[in-house]
Formats: sequence, structure tokens, C-alpha cells
Amino acid sequence: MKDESRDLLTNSHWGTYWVDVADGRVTGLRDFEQDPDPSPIGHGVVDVLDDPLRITRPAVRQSWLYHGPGAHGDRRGSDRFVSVSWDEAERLVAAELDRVKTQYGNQAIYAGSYGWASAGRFHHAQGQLKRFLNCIGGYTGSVNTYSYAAAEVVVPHVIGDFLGHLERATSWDVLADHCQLFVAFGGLPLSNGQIGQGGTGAHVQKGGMLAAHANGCRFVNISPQRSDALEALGADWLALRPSTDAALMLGLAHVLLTEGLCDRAFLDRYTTGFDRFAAYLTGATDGTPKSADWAAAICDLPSDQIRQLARDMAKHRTMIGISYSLTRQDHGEQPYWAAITLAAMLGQIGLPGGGFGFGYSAMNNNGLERRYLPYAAFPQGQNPVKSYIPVARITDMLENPGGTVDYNGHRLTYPDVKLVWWAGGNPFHHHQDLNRLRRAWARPDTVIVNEWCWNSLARHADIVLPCTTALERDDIAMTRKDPYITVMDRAIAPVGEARDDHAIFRGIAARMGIEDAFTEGRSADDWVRWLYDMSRQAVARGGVELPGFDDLKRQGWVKVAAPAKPTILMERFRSDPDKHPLKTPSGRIEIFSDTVAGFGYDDCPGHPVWLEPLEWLGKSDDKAPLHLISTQPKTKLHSQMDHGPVSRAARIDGREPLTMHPDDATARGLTAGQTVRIFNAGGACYAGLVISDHVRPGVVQIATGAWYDPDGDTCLHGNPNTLTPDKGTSKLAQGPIAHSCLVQVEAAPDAPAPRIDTPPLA
Ligand SMILES: Nc1nc2c(c(=O)[nH]1)N[C@H]1C(S)=C(S)[C@@H](COP(=O)(O)OP(=O)(O)OC[C@H]3O[C@@H](n4cnc5c(=O)[nH]c(N)nc54)[C@H](O)[C@@H]3O)O[C@H]1N2
Ligand SMILES: Nc1nc2c(c(=O)[nH]1)N[C@H]1C(S)=C(S)[C@@H](COP(=O)(O)OP(=O)(O)OC[C@H]3O[C@@H](n4cnc5c(=O)[nH]c(N)nc54)[C@H](O)[C@@H]3O)O[C@H]1N2
Ligand SMILES: [Mo]
Repeated sequence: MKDESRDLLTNSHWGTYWVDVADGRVTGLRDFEQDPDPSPIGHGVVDVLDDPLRITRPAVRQSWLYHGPGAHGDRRGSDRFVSVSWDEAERLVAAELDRVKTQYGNQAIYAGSYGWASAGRFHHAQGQLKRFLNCIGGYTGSVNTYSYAAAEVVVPHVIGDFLGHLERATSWDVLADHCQLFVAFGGLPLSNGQIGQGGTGAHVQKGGMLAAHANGCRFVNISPQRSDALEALGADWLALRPSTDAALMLGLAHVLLTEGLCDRAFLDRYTTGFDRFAAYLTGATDGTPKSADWAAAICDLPSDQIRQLARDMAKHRTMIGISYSLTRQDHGEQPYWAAITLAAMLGQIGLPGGGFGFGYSAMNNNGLERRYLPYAAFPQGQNPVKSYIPVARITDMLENPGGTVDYNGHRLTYPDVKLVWWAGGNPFHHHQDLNRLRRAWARPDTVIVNEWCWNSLARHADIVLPCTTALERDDIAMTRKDPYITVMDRAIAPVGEARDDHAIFRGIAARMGIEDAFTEGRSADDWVRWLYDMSRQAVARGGVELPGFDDLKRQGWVKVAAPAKPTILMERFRSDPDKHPLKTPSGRIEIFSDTVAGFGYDDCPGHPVWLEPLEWLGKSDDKAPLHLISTQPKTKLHSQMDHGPVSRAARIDGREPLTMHPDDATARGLTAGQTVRIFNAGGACYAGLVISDHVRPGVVQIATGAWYDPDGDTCLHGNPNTLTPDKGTSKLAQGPIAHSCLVQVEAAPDAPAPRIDTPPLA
């Protein structure tokens, strides 16, 4: 019930916008006046809400419909779909769930359903799916993320917690006042800071960086891409080989140690295990000193530059920024552990503007000064099924029922999955080695997907349940990551027969006799109000006043005031480590971890080390001489709205651009704008060529997000996950390693046009 005097408002992971509607259609979005640096991504939704790729009715893959579960799984992705009524779709889903549960048990249902879906406290697709499945006996789930799995697992062993420290990053306000040197491993690509999970009110990253720069902070961009630092920062560029940051950090640490630049008092009081690490650093344990010269040879940087940087870091108030991308490489645990160790050696952890910080610029909210409020979440219930996988091990699981995998001190057994259900994520976007995933994906009997557009995931399903977008339902955005709470108005009626995820599950629950357990007697509107009221009461206990629900609806948005005291990471620990110990076994920073060492993993020992990655320039050959980094797309969030106007405007002949250094282009006789084929032993994709010296020679860069459009093992559209290796970071975290990837590139004048624009309906 919005106030007629205000305009329609929406919020998303990429920002808040006013919505213009005419004749029941969204005609445009207007930037939110509170946002000093609005993102263009939002405008990508205009025109695609009701375009030919919109899924307007439930649909079933032909082979599955005519021959039943398990029929021709290998035709997923190529079969046509037949539209059916909701009545028929609900009947088919309920019967199939019953069959799988009864014959195989609930662990045979895989519903990790990883992905970003849309912002909104209530209409969160995964939460709805998981609650529904918990009402019928549970499912096999997944743990950790594609974003930073290696950090999620290793960092708690080192400093007791990862997510808590991520959320309490020293704020940009503090950095502007105190930081003298910002050393950014993985750079500070502002294009990624467009995003904030669960809703974004105002974009602060650019302002934060410029304020620090204006106050004299020097930035060092350590990245294969010069464009990872805003031009105006005048950053120094250390163009290292990708996947070698751990070696560089060890080289820096060696200089600090051997030149007497370590803060011994800090190491003694706040850390354990430094001496065992130091023995590795000096080469006492393996005969190889990890000197600046040693690091220079691995990273392909001048050793003098490494020595000078270490001295500068010791001399100044230094923030060590570690991008998430460093986890998405082979042995991605190591750069995180090494960076924390390096910061400990500098002794500035817990001081304003010093220490370390995770993912500045990966998200708008890292470094955004705000209060941490305990908002209520949609209750998912209890999952009685105990089996789970590390999220990026999905292909292994599907290929290898009954097989085992090591993970963080456990040995897990893969269940025999018969039914896969995805709502709010896109594995044909996010997973590595998609051609291998596609083959493994053929094995389950049934794949059910809730989607709103005919993307690569919907095309690889058996039963497609059409869901609404955020603009077709009422919700609120309310996340402790952002100070703005906004309404998310229903701007237009659901397109075609699309239903909210909640309504989809409610309908199936009714067929299975569990509707009351699923809804607890509340309508969707009741739930939204309930979530807000519960949150309002919870924050009131901490002294924060929020308007009543009806007032919020009238106003449209509210901003929670920033805390009185600015945020400095680990300030309390520094003030008194006995009174505020870390949640590690020792209560201190564990530079050596007995727990990790005790697991006995050859690929993740008890302290930070350099381990050669599976694929990197140190191992390149004539078949795959170039290192491919597949970064986040500037024009969208992952695969979302890839078919929209903002994403399409950045295409070259309808394909994703690939950026290459002029020397590498000349060596191959390639010219800007032409279509190229990127390939290695795992697969291939086509792309449009951009030539620029903002990537280092030997490295090529492509954004993720192009909808996978396979012609055999070649993606016509430019999806880099046809090329990336599917292997865990280590036995510790089993995280994805997309950024460790070698390829070759050649001209492709005869590449067939992408076909992903045509809906796969019979
Ligand atoms: N090569 C390579 N691969 C990568 C990465 C990389 O750096 N390189 N990065 C990785 C990272 S960090 C991540 S987080 C993943 C991201 O991977 P995902 O999060 O899986 O990607 P999205 O495209 O955001 O998927 C969200 C899906 O939800 C759908 N959706 C949106 N709203 C709704 C809704 O209300 N209901 C339902 N049911 N569906 C909805 C969208 O249409 C979309 O298909 O990708 C990973 N993959
Ligand atoms: N516009 C937009 N923003 C996004 C997203 C999106 O899809 N679109 N996705 C969001 C999500 S889910 C996440 S998790 C974050 C991810 O945030 P990040 O992980 O930080 O993002 P990436 O773009 O993968 O990598 C950042 C930079 O790291 C550099 N890099 C790659 N490999 C190496 C290396 O080995 N060493 C060094 N030093 N640098 C390297 C690349 O040049 C790249 O530009 O981004 C978020 N922001
Ligand atoms: Mo992510």
C-alpha cells in the first residue's frame, strides 16, 4: 500500500532507483538522488521484462515429458520445451518429489542452489526453496561460496572468523584520514564496487578512494591489469603474473625479516607460530630463501621494486588490501594467509588506516561506514539431511556418487543425486569447465529450475517454473551491509503466468499436504510485514528507532545513522588481546596453525607457503601460452540481464570482448574488433577482440556473464567457463580456481553467430 504521492521505488544488488511505468510496462528507471555514483546496471532491465526470452508459462523438456524422469538427460540444453499449465506443472513436480523421496531418500535431492538471485528480504529464492524442502524432509546442500571459498575456510583458522572481519573492514572514512600507503593486491576495480548484496542505497567506493588520494595516500595497484585502479589515483602499477601473489607476499616478508623491519613486539604479543614460518622464509626448512630475488623470478617483477615496496610499507601507515579474486585461483588459501602474516609483521593491525582488509572494491559495502544491525531473516527451518558438499564440487558429486572428498578436516561422501533443484542462481554461469558440468548434469533423473528468462540454466532444465522479477512483487530491502532500508514496490503485474517463488512453493506444498507448515498461515504481504516488524523490534533493543511499517511504505526509504565511532578492523583485539581474544585455539593470530597442519594436507600445510598453481605463466607452452583472467562484468551482475540493453551495448558483433596486449595481438596478426577463438584442452569460446596495454603481456582478460551457448564444446557467445579448470583450491577449502587458466587465441573469421536469442520452445 504505497502512498500515491510518491513515485515507485526499487532496490537491487546494484542500486536503488525510481521506476517509471506507463500502460503497465516499465518504461525507465531514474537514479536515486541519495546516490552520488549511481550504477548504469539497473537500466539493463528495461525492455527485457516482457521480451521474447521471458518465460511466461511453465515448461517441460520434451524427452522428460514424453518419456518420464531420466529420459535423455544428455539432451538437456538441446531439447525443445513444451508449455504446460500450472496445474500440470505442480502435479508433475509433486509426483516426482514423492518418487525420489520414497525410492532414494531426501539426500538424493540436491538443492545447494547457489547464486545471487535478487535483493529483497522476503522474496529470496534460495530461502524459499530451502524452507519448502525442509518441510518435506530436507535436501543435500552446499557450503561456502564461489566468491571467496578459500578465505572462508582458511581465515577462521588464522584469525578466528572470516565473515565477521570482512564486515568490519576499516572504513573509507578512517582510511582517508590515516592511511598513507594502500597496497592493493588484486587492485581496486571500481566496476565491481557497483554491487552490494541485498540492496545498495548509495555508492561510496569512488568517493572513499578519491578522499584518501586527496589526503595524500599513495596507491599501489598489484594486478595484471592497470585498469584495476582508478586513473585519478595515479597508482603505481606492479603488473605481476597472475596467481603469484603468495610468492610476492613471501618476498616482501623476507625483506622485512632480513632487514630488521618486523615489529617483534607485535608478533610476540598478538601472534603464534611466527618462528616456524620464519624458518620457511629464510630457507632453513627447505633450503630456499624466499627472498625478493626468488619472488621476482616467479612474479616477473623487478626485485628492487619488491625490496623498495617492503621498505615503504614498513615506513608508512599501510593498508594491505586483498581482493576476493586472489581466492579464486589454485591454492587461493595462501595469499590470504600470507597477507595477514605480512600485516602482522608490519605490526599495524588494529591501528587506524593500517593492517589488512578484504575485498575493498569487490563490494560497495566493504569499507562502508554503517551500524551492524540484527535484521530478521525468513526462517528456513531445519534440514534433517546431513550430506553436503563444498559448493564448487558439484560436477565431482554428479560424476561420482559414493565417492569421497577431503574438506577442512572432514572426509565427505558424495550422495547419489537423482533430482536437482535450482532457484536464484545459475550454475551454467558460475561453475568452471562447463562442458564437463554439462556431461555430469545429464545424469540426474530430473532437474527443476525456477527462472524468469530463457538463460543457459533454464535451457538445461526438465521442468521450468516461471518466476517473477523484483519489479513484479512487493518486498523490502534491508541488509546489515547497507544503511538504507527501502521498499521494493510492485511496479507492474506479473508477466504472463509468472509467480513469485513463494507462490510457486506454496502451490506445490498444497498438493503435498504441507501448505500450512510452509506458510504458517501468512500471506506474502503478511510475511514482509512480519520480517520488518521483527527487525524493528530487534534493532530497537540496540537503541535504533525505525519507522513503523506503514510509515516506511509511505516514505519509501529510511537511512540508519552511522555509528558514533568509526570502524577499525580488530581494534578491540589490539587494545587487549587477553580480554578480546580471537576465536582461534590460541586466541592469537595463528601464523602457524596446528589445526591445519594436523589435517596433513600436502596442498595446504600449517603456515603460508608458495605452491605452484595448476595453470600459470610459469608453466605455459605453445598450446596454451596466455593466462586468461575472467573477471566480473562491468555491465551487469554475473549472468543477470545479459540479454538487456546495457550488457549488449558492450558487445562486439554480439559476443563478449576479450582484451589482449598489443604485443600478443601483433604476434598473432590479430586486429581490434575481429572475432577470435579462445581455446585450450577443456573447450573454447568465441569473443570480439579489444587491444589495449592496460593488461600485461601474456595475459588476456574477459568478463564472465555471457550466457553459455554451446556448439559442441565451443561457446558461441563468449562464456570463459568453457576454458577454466574445475579443481579445488586445496583439500582444505575446495574452492573454485577460475582465475588460474591458460589458453591460446587465434583469429576466427568463420565463427557461427550466437543462437541464445531464440527461446527453446517447441
Ligand atoms: N570464470 C569465472 N567464473 C566465476 C567467477 C569468476 O570470477 N570467474 N566468479 C564467481 C562468483 S564470485 C560468483 S558469486 C558466481 C555467481 O554466480 P550466480 O550467482 O549463480 O550468477 P547469477 O547470474 O547472479 O545468477 C542468479 C540467477 O538468479 C536468477 N534470478 C534473479 N532473480 C530471481 C528471483 O527472484 N527468483 C529466481 N528463482 N531466480 C532469480 C537470475 O535470472 C540468474 O539466473 O559466479 C562465479 N563464477
Ligand atoms: N559489476 C559487477 N560487480 C561485481 C560482480 C559482478 O558480477 N558485476 N560480482 C560481485 C561478486 S559476487 C564478487 S564475489 C566480487 C568479486 O570481486 P573480485 O574477486 O575482486 O573480482 P574479479 O573481477 O574477479 O577480480 C578483481 C581483479 O583481480 C585481478 N586479478 C585476477 N587474477 C589476479 C591475480 O592472480 N593476482 C592479482 N594481483 N590480481 C588478479 C583482475 O585484474 C581483476 O580485475 O565482485 C562483485 N562485484
Ligand atoms: Mo561472488
